[in-house]
Amino acid sequence: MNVKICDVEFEMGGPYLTELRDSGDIRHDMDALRARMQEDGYVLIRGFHDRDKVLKAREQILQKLERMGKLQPNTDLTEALIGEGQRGVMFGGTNTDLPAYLDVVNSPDVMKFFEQFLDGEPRTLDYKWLRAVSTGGFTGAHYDIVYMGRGTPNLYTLWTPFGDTPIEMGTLAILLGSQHFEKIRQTYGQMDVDRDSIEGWFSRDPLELVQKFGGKWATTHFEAGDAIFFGMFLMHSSTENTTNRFRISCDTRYQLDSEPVDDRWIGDKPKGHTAKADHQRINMEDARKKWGLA
Ligand SMILES: O=C(O)CCC(=O)C(=O)O
Repeated sequence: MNVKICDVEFEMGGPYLTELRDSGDIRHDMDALRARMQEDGYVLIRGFHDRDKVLKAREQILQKLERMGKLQPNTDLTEALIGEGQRGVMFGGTNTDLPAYLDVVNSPDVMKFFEQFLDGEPRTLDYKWLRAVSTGGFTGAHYDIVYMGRGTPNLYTLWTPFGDTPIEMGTLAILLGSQHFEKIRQTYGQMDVDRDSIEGWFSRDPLELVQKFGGKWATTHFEAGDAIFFGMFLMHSSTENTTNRFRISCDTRYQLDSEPVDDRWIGDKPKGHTAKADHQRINMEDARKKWGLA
C-alpha cells in the first residue's frame, strides 16, 4: 500500500514507513505503559474511548459542518462528503457548543486514565484542537513543544479520530526515534512560535527528515474509539487526505494539575496564539540554516 505522508509517497513496509504498535494489551499496566512511552515515544490504544460516544460526537460535529454548508447537500450525514470546493475547518477553542465531543475528550474515563498514567491529579488544557480536514489537507512535521511549551514539558497530546479513519483519509504519522534528535531538541525544540515569531512546522518533507536525521515513519488505520498519545518532543505530521470525505479528529492535552500550565490554553476564553500570520514570521528554512540543520 502506498501512503502519502504530508504529500510525499511511501510504501507501507518499505524502508521509510512501518505500522504503529498497539499497546492495548498493556493498557491497564501503567508501569508498562510508561516504559512503552520511554521506548517508543508514543502509546497507541485501540478502543481507548467508548466507540458509541465517539460516533455520537461525530454526528454532532457533522451537524455543525452541515449548518456551515460544508457538506454535500442531500447526502448521508455520516459519510461526511465534502461539499463542492469546501476547505477544511479548524474548530480551535473550548467547543462548548459540542457537548458530545467534550464528553469524549474530557470524560471521567480519560481523566482517570491520565491520573493513573501521570500518577497524580490530572488536568486537560481547556483549548482543544478539533479539525475537519478536506481533500489534499495534511499537517507538516513538528514538535508540539513550540506551540504549547510555556508550562510543564510533561504534557501529553492525545490524538483522537472521530470516525473510522483509514490512512488515506489523513491519520497521525510519527517519526520513530525523533524524541532523541538532540540537535533538533536544542534548537527548534527551544522555540515558541509566539515569542519567537517563527513558523511552527519544522518540515513539509518527511523523506528529507529521515535522510538527514534518521528514524522511520509510522502510521496506521484508525477506527472510531482508537487514540494515540505522545510527548512534546516527538516529530509528527499527518498523512494526506486523498478522499472526498472530511477527516475529523482532534488533539487534546493532559498534564499534572500540580505542574505549571501554559496560560494561552486555559480558562473559559483561552487567549490562544498571539503570533503574526505565517508569512510574517521567521521562515523555518532560514532558521534551520542558522541552526546548522538545513
Ligand atoms: O491532526 C493533524 O493533522 C495533526 C495533529 C497534531 O499535530 C497533533 O496532534 O499535535
